[in-house]
Amino acid sequence: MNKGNFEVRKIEFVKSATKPEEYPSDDLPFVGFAGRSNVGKSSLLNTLANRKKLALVSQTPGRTRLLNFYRVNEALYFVDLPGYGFAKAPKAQQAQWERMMNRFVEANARLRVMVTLLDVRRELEPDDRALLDWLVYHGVPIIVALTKADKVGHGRRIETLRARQKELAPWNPAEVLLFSSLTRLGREDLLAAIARLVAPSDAT
Ligand SMILES: Nc1nc2c(ncn2[C@@H]2O[C@H](COP(=O)(O)OP(=O)(O)O)[C@@H](O)[C@H]2O)c(=O)[nH]1
Ligand SMILES: [Mg+2]
Repeated sequence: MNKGNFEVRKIEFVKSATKPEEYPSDDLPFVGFAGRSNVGKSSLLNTLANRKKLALVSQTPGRTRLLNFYRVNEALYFVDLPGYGFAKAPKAQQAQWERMMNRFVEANARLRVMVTLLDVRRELEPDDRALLDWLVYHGVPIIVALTKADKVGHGRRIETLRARQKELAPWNPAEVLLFSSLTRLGREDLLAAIARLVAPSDAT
């Protein structure tokens, strides 16, 4: 993987899964994508992939509550994790989500980084903090993408970024960056940050 200019040349949906036995059985590394529902995760994945509807499969009924694995450049997987933060989700469904997420993080030496999406305009909520705490606890490197950055005025953007970086410092993220699927702001930086964490030393 070339660290300098990682580009998504090829991306294909491989499978959906709930438990480790169902994950792709090769040993390519995982890059997870997590965030609350409606944060812009599907849009971000489509933007990284240069597609309009890559995440279409995750709109198939049922699939949004599964882990969806996309193989990128035959070198790694993007793993689209189910959105959280349905205030009204039934208890049983929440428990199932937690169990699936726990297994993904705990039993997974392949997980190199979790791209954690936060809406640039919203305050951190308890479930965002819980996700960050839990990633730190398990030693999973964190990249924070502040989504929908186009909704913050140009003049305020850097100010907003600084404030968020400060707020997020306790979780020691590898990177905090602004992202917009509308303008593609942050796309190159996000890909570069992912490449650094997936291939920390070599540049194959
Ligand atoms: N202005 C703006 N809207 C966005 C952006 N990303 C997503 N959205 C909108 O936010 C809503 C939720 O986006 P989606 O990608 O489906 O979120 P998901 O539920 O996290 O997968 C949709 O109406 C998108 O059009 C962005 O970068 N800028
Ligand atoms: Mg989505």
